[in-house]
Amino acid sequence: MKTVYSPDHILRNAKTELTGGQLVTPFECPQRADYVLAAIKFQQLGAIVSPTQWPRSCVESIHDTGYLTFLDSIWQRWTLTGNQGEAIPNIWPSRSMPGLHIPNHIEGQLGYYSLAGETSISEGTAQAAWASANVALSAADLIQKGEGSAFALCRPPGHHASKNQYGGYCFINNAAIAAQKLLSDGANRVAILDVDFHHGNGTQDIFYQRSDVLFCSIHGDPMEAFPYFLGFANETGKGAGLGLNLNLPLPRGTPYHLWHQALIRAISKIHTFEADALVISLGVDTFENDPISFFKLKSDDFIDMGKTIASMGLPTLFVMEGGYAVEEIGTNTVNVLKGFENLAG
Ligand code: Q9C
Ligand code: ZN
Repeated sequence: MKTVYSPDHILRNAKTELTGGQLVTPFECPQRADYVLAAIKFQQLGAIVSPTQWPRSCVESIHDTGYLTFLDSIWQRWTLTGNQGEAIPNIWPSRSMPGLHIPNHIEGQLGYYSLAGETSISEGTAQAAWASANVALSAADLIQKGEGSAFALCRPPGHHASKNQYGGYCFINNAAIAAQKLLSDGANRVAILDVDFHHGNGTQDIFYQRSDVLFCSIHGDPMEAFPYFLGFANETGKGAGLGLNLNLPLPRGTPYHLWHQALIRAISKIHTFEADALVISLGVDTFENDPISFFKLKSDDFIDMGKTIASMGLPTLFVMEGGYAVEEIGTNTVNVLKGFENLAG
């Protein structure tokens, strides 16, 4: 399987993440991609290719132009305003102040365009997010040109980003723009299966009312885990998308044999949908030693995960999402891809 990779991911190198009342070094760090790339080479997964640049319209097919303009200009505006640290929001439209207008002031705009406060915006963040988007689009192009599978080594990740909000370490929804590209290039139906530990709230929201995309997610119960306010089992889609959203929240301590049962349920749903292609939001933060998650998957379990995904027999695009046990992220990620290839042949 080919991997699409861009060294420009390193431009996303924030110094701060707000957690526990402190600013710590972000869990979502450049070394994550370094470890994945090293494991791809070590385990000889296949060729590593550079992305090409895709038209802005590919991203605008999912994200609001106002949001993208904000993302492109925020760092310069933030520093010109005289701020010394990284850009962190501190107020949001809430139940008592729904105010859906866009404020003029940068502080108000940060709240308007964010869904969480842990993700600091730093110099180079927007450039890295665009490079990550081009990685996903280039990998989708490989699938469209007939490759049975491809791996988009995206960084920063994307599945928490909605059409007009960043957060949860995500800025541009790489899986969503890739799925949209497959549809624009001729696929009738695309299934997105999100196996990251966290619910893919951005992806769910983007496709919630659409009949051409099925979204399935297996994740930590949002009563106990980020993003807390979406990802419940009773969210099943709306309008034309009714019945095309499947959330499978699981409790603290879930081991692979129970996680696998949820995977089988998702696969059954995907079969019924008769998808032409499959996009996997591939987070490996389900790992037992992940520092911010609470499932108990072991490194070898990721091989079986890949095999089981391959049993669907669909053209499959893997898009990198989370995974914060940095030294094991490479092995765990490549185990999924190798497991997939062993069964896919
Ligand atoms: N104290 C992805 O896996 N909450 N994003 C972190 C740490 C945010 C995860 C709390 C988690 C976001 C792509
Ligand atoms: Zn995650």
